[in-house]
Amino acid sequence: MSTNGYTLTPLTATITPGESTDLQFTVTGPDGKPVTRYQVQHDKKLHFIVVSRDLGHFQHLHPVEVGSGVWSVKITLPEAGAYRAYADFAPEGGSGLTLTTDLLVGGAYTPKALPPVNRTAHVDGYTVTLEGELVAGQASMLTLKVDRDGKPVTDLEPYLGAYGHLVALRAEDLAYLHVHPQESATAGPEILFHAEVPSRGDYRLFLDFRHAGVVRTADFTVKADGAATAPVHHHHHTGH
Ligand SMILES: [Cu+2]
Repeated sequence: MSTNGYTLTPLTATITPGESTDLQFTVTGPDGKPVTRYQVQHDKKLHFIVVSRDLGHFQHLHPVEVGSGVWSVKITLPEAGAYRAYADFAPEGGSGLTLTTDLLVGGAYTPKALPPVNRTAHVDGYTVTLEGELVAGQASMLTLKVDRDGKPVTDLEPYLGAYGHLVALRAEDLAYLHVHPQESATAGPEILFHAEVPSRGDYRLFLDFRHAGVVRTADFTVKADGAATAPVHHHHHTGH
């Protein structure tokens, strides 16, 4: 896919499920040449997000430059099927861009439904609770609270220049939304983000947070309601 004359081009043709692959790609600029100069954003020149088409699987990776504008990243995709990759970067002298490409992993594929709506995610003994609403066309505040073994975590470690990094994707078309963390004076248990979604529908949120030296991901499915002019629903029922 091209944006503003920039294109993400994978150089690796075959990906086998469950096997580590050295995935290489370039970002070519409007002049048709691989981009070699980038701005650093959130501690990195390029952020690489990979999700399965059903949005059940998520990876946030940081490829390394191997010369001549080629990026390389080791990736293992667990199952056959279609994946979407996003490269999030800003070329030197330009504004931030998100380019996408599809990665196809060969083999028998069983489609899965979107994970059900949830407000609480469990990962490795951590419980992450999401508060706040997504409202189509409006900015809103999301609060993610991290507990471990029932106690608030107050010593989160900075990851990518903040206490958490949130990726939001629209389920319908895998559109990538930019979500901005609010500067935090404390290292947890709450991490705040400003989010704005363009339309109603289902979204998947993936929070990367770092604690005790390990980055973990908590994932949520959230329904965005309409703007204030639409009927307001105060309760969210998930079990129709
Ligand atoms: Cu990143």
